Amino acid sequence: MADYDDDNIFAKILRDEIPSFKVYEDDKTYCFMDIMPRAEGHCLVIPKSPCRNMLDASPTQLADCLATVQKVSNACLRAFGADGITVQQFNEAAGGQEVFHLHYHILPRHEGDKLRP
Ligand code: DGP
Repeated sequence: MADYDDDNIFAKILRDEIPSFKVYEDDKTYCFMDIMPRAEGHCLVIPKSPCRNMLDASPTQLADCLATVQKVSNACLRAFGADGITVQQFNEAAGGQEVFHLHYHILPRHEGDKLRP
């Protein structure tokens, strides 16, 4: 697996070199709206520390991210009147990953809906 590359888009977002729409932030994680939403309220949770994906993440990075995923998911249920939440996470290009900084997709869902491609 390749090393972490500091030039990835999410690292630039964390350094404020690229704008983002903030949803939530704490000292370990950052959550912002996805630029290509596949559902209303589609947002992303990332660790503030460098990490390529789940495969090289530390247990602490995983735990911190999932705590934020849970917090934001519950807020999304209320904010969007969602019936459920899909959480997606991709690892390496073959696994569907396009941006190589660990991230979790939070996708608010409604009964009978379909995710946009
Ligand atoms: P993936 O690595 O396959 O989980 O997809 C990366 C996601 O990141 C994709 O849903 C689009 C989103 N994305 C890519 N570039 C930007 C960006 O500059 N800003 C924001 N907010 N989202 C981005």
